[in-house]
Amino acid sequence: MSRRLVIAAAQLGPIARDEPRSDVVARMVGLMRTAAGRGAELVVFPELALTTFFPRWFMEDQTEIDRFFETEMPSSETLPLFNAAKDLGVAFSFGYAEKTVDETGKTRRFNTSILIGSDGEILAKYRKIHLPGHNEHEDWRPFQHLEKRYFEVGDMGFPVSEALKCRIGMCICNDRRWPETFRMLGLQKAELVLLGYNTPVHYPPAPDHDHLQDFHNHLCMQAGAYQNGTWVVGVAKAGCEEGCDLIGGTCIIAPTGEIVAKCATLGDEVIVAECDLDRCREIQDNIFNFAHHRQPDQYGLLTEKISS
Ligand code: CDV
Repeated sequence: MSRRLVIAAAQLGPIARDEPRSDVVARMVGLMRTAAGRGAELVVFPELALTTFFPRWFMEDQTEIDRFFETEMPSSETLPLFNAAKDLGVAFSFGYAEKTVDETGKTRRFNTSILIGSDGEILAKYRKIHLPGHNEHEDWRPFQHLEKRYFEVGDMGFPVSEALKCRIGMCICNDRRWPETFRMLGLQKAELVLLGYNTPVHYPPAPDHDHLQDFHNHLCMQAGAYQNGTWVVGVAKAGCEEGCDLIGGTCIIAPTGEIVAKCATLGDEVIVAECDLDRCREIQDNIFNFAHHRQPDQYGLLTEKISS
């Protein structure tokens, strides 16, 4: 069986606060068709792909907040995505705000990504673990980043699934800045990491770093790919969304850490690469052969709780 997978990264341009789901889904279906026309077998969309990046606004009315959440997947509004995938014979992944009721009857809200097979079945799910930002309104900020207010920390760990001829993990936006994320996936022999993001150019707590946002984006994804010998597909929601500039830089990264395809715009755009999954061996069997070279006995601090 060929271990080559043709992967498309489908960057989304801005989504307006009042843009209906149906419009966004139609844009995504259009990108999926473009990707399939270029031979893609898997199409990867960004974090919170169905709506504007709503954590930039402080809201107290739960009904208003819940408008940005999905209570079923697929729903009547998202079903066209699943139908298009079946029609085109492509798998796809995307992020959305998930509202669910657990077995105890408690309502839970997560920043979630799913992987869907070309038969329309959900193959894997991940709930974001590293939630950036803050809980309360901070009026010194030009815009808010209230992920800690609107979401719970993911409760599924960092799963890796056997799917589409390989071992696939997912993570979401801020997760990519943490080497622990990639190492958790790498330790499970991930060969492909799917990753969507919404990253503002302006970082209010350290504005001196604004000019480094694109650099830091690629730095951590390329390091994550190389240090774990895995393909990484990083997909942006980009452009000026409701007055907030978001970086682009959507790219596909080889296990050597090299970028093999990259978006050139800040709008809706598809890039495609043929990914040889066996190339993971070049790294995983050699320089980062964990069984031979890791020294976990020396890494105790990594899992200790540090109080200050
Ligand atoms: N959506 C995100 O997680 N964004 C963060 C910003 C706030 C820094 C990121 O790490 O890109």
